[in-house]
Amino acid sequence: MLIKQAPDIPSHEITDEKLYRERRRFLQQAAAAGLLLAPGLNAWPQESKKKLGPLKKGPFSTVEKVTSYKDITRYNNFYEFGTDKSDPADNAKNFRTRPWTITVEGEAKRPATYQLEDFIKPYALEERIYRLRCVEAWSMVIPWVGFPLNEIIKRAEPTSRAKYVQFTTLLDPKQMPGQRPGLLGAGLDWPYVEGLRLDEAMHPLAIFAVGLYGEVLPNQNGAPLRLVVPWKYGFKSIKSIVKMTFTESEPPTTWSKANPREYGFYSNVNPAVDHPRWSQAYETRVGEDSFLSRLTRKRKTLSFNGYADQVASLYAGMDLKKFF
Ligand SMILES: Nc1nc2c(c(=O)[nH]1)N[C@H]1C(S)=C(S)[C@@H](COP(=O)(O)O)O[C@H]1N2
Ligand SMILES: [Mo]
Repeated sequence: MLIKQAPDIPSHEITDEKLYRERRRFLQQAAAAGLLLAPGLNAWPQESKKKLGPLKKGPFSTVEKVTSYKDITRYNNFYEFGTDKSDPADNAKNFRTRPWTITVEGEAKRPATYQLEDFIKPYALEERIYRLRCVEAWSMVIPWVGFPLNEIIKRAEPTSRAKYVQFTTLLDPKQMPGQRPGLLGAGLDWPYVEGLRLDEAMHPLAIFAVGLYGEVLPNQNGAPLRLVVPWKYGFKSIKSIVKMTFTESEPPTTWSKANPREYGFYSNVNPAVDHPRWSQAYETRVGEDSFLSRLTRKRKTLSFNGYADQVASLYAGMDLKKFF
């Protein structure tokens, strides 16, 4: 007897997805039955449970085992909601992501302000499974849903003076406790800003993500719209974006403003350039093994996070120790 199986999905992913679906069905049934669940499990805003689709399979997906939904949504960096890994899931539950507007401005022929839905609507949503390597030496594999950033840039028609694009996160201390005076947000300069050189931003690997695991992006992962630049350290992938600005000169970025010696503008994943306080040669894949092996960081970090074949040419002739 012939058993049909989707040819391009490795069996470990099917297992992970199946477990995830089962857990989700259980949660829905439990919610319908009025059972009380542990806080945080079923309390996210309705939008984050919404199935996105239809999705096409995008290019560049890795076949590595995807990180569990739980780790992806409970182990986060989003300092607007606190510096502990569990803070974003706990503190972003009631974050309002509708209505949401995105402004495109600066050196572009078609500056505009869009409602979120209009910003996204023209583009086909894709699933792309990417590695994410955090500067703190942990990594995950995340099944994003999104579309290429270069589509948005082409629509904006940058002028010949545009060399960079800056991205800005929402500024709203009422909703984002980390932005209020105090230590919850590590005293960063708000709003969070990031930037890319225009040719980096045009690279087909760079996407805007609006979902993960086939569903609307959970608040703690940067809803409603965040950048994903998989060959750079995670902090370049700015969350909850409200503005894109095309500029002539290199824009300031939050982490290099906070500590220029430790965090550069480029921040390409590079095992040969250590952070002043720790090695970047190895990393820990979150959820991969026991707690003990988390501490032993046994996975070798790859140049450009394993995307060197695609992106190394962007930096031909540049000294990546100087432009770290
Ligand atoms: N606005 C904003 N974007 C942000 C951050 C942040 O604190 N604020 N943290 C960054 C860091 S350090 C990482 S590693 C990734 C984490 O993304 P994830 O929580 O979806 O895994 O988001 C990045 N984007
Ligand atoms: Mo990070």
